[in-house]
Amino acid sequence: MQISTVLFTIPLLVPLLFLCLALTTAMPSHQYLSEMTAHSRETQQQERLQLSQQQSTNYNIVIPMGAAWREVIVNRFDPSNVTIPVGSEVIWSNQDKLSHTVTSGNASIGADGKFNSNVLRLQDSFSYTFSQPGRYSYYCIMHPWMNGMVTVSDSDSIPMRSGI
Ligand SMILES: [Cu+2]
Repeated sequence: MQISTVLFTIPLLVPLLFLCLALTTAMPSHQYLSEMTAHSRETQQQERLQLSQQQSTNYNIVIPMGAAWREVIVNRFDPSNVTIPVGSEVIWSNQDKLSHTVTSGNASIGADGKFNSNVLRLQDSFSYTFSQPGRYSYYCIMHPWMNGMVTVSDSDSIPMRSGI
């Protein structure tokens, strides 16, 4: 091949080369970016769904054996302090031989009428769904030193990952 031929074809080839580069790199990368964005959005939606599913599961609180009288027991409702998202259901079950109640309010103000299990015998359970955010103290009417707290958080306060 003569040098003059090479020199003549280079100016023709260069724009072609750029066009090929533009087609093979720019287009797929744009597509790749939008796929990534869509993927990320999908992932976030899935995470959000999983989070809300996790957080709307039931919460179990046990009244342990010896709940009222065993001095070593710290959580007479176990756990005595729970934080749950709004709309969650809490289930208390009595594992004690003695009967107890789960009554909203506390020893000093008495029952406030928000919820009340009435008498729970051994193996009985009581459930309540919290549909309003707030702090709910409760106790046992028969043993008022047995008390617990349910904190119901607004769903808006559930932490979310920000942007991509
Ligand atoms: Cu009790």
